[in-house]
Amino acid sequence: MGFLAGKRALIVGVASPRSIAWGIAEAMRDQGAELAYTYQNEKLLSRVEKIAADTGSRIVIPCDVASDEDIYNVFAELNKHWDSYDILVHSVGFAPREQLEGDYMDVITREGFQIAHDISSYSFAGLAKAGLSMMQGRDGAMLTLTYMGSVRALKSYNVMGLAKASLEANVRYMAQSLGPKGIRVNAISAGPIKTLAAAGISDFRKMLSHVEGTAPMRRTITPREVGDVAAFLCSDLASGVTGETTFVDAGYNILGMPELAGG
Ligand code: NAD
Ligand code: 0WE
Repeated sequence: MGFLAGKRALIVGVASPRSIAWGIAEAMRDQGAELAYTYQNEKLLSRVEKIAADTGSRIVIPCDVASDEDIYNVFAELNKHWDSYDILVHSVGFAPREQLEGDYMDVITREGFQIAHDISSYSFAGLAKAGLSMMQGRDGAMLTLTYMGSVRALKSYNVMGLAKASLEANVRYMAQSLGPKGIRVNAISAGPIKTLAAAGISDFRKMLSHVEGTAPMRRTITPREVGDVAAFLCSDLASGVTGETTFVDAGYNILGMPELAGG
């Protein structure tokens, strides 16, 4: 029996078979979890239906996290299938495309800032809050995905770095608030992976080859490797861990002077 046997997980953020959320769903399924999914819009529905079918789930619910109504509707719908749930996975990030191109001071705007923080950080607390009554008294766990751009200044990541810093603080405040209810809240800081969210980011291939030449493990990581750590953090094996950000990045973040580390 897997270490998530008897647990029910809601997965927010599948867009393609390359999505980190897809790797998380497969890992959780392999550990015995029962799964439900949301999808952002009709364009993504068929992909999400595929992962649902592959993981033995019939629960697929629409949710644009920009909408409070959608967020509340997710749990109204979920409640038609499940009377409670154990695990929330938030694998959502977005800033307007032009925010991720060019120099920070040239491209930052109030609107870009607001959208990035709303979709990438607030939505985690918003979903958690809307679904809280369904997680009461269950030793629940919540997980989000972040990136090292929250703690280091990188070229082009720009306002997403601020939004991820906010998301990581959100994890700590949610952990403080929900700990007394027996709910744990954590983040995984993943290394770069070629997903839809990375498509069209200029120099992304350069970033992947830089990591391959430099990271202690001399390679990048896969969605499934993130998924396996996600499954662990959301399981009772991690019952003493909350408010943490765990790096799954082949060790890249530990380096100083990374440009000299490739040897
Ligand atoms: P992805 O494109 O597969 O997933 C991003 C998801 O965000 C999609 O499913 C999309 O539908 C969803 N989304 C965006 N705006 C939304 C909205 N308004 N409402 C509902 N859903 C919305 O890409 P991914 O790389 O799997 O990204 C998942 C998470 O992992 C993101 O938080 C991202 O920042 C983070 N992350 C990615 C990498 C990487 O290199 N790919 C590295 C570290 C962290
Ligand atoms: O968090 C991310 C990417 C998030 C993202 C991607 C897009 C592309 C499409 C947010 N918003 C949008 N908006 C769009 O219109 N990553 C961790 C991947 C990523 O993106 C980068 C990176 C890395 C790594 C951008 C610049 C530099 C590095």
